[in-house]
Amino acid sequence: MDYNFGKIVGNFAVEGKLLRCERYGEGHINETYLAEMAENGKTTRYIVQRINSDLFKEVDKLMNNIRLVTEFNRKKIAERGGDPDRESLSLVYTKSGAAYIRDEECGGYFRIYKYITDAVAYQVVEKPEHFYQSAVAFGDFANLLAQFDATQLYEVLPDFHNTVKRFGDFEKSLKADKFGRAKEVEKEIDFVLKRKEYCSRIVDLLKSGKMPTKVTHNDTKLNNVMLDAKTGKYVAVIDLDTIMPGSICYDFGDSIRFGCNPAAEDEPDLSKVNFSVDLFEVYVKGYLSALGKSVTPAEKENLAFGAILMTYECGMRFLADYLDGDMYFRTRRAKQNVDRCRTQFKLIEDMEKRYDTMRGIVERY
Ligand code: ADP
Ligand code: GN1
Ligand code: MG
Repeated sequence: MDYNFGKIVGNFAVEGKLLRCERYGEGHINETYLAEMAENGKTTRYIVQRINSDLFKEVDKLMNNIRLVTEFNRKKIAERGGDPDRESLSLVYTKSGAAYIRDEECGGYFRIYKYITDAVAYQVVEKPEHFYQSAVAFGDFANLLAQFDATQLYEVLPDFHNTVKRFGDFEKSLKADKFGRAKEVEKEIDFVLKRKEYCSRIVDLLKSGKMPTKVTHNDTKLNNVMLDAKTGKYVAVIDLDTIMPGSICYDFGDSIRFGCNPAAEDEPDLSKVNFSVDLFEVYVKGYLSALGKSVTPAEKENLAFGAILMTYECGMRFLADYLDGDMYFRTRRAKQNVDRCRTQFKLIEDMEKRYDTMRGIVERY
């Protein structure tokens, strides 16, 4: 899609002339662009995002969440002697101080972030140390926000990790079978239905108060952490659209789902998709060391299960989206959502076999 980036960028408090603005990154939800501006003889980069307003109906409230969280973190990072422009996601405000613009002529809702320099977001774990760093990053992020008043946050996507509700949505997509695709994926459908009992465990623990509800990121994939390009150390956690109240088992589980697999999330060759217990251990070590004593027994007891549950939820969402006609997750080729759900189910089978080992590892740290 071509947008009038000159006009878009012109609304924001950035100096200089727009040199270029090109598609960037691998996100499934928003459209991300890298902009380069010429400012006083030097080039400055920015991240321009077109916000997915089909999904985020209340953009104003979404952006208010991001403003609150990033301002809070920037202050905390400055207080501890860090560089807020690099260690926190940072909004560039418009000339009138707003966090985003809405312009139908420009093509929708846009926001700009400061570009986090000399840092990389990895799509797969290339070195265990990177995965360790992402664990420390998410743990540190949770610590930074431990004193943040969660009641200020608007629940952007209610029931985001409510697996009972997700299962119900899956059943609806299956029943509707709008494109007659169910017959192509019978095995996968069966896989989901057989595991229905997974859905209520954490939902019930949260509801009863046996597990604490905390400020969580809710999309803790490796590619939502920026690591230093030279040292590999973590720099910042990004992609804050889904910051909401939730369980740390969700955040932990989603990291494991994405990072403990050496193959891509949409790898068609399942022989390349395997759950790595070694990487699981690496993540547990980093995450629990960063979180310290704030982890409760109920959380610890369910971390390994959270990994299975988040993988199940994601696979079920990919499969439902295939049945719905690929409406939610951006796809670049036919059956990409089927490949995505199959990788998730392969990982679940592996994790189910190694479940006791996984729990033992959590116990040890
Ligand atoms: P999505 O919600 O679609 O996943 P993200 O906010 O995660 O979008 O951005 C997609 C990609 O863009 C990231 O994986 C990362 O590579 C890059 N990116 C996003 N924000 C920044 C930033 N502030 N600085 C540098 N790179 C960024
Ligand atoms: C989406 O935006 P992105 O690519 O970081 C999705 C996550 C899924 C993930 C699967 C708002 O994340 O929930 O786990 O794809 N985000 C939303 O890769 O639905
Ligand atoms: Mg992302």
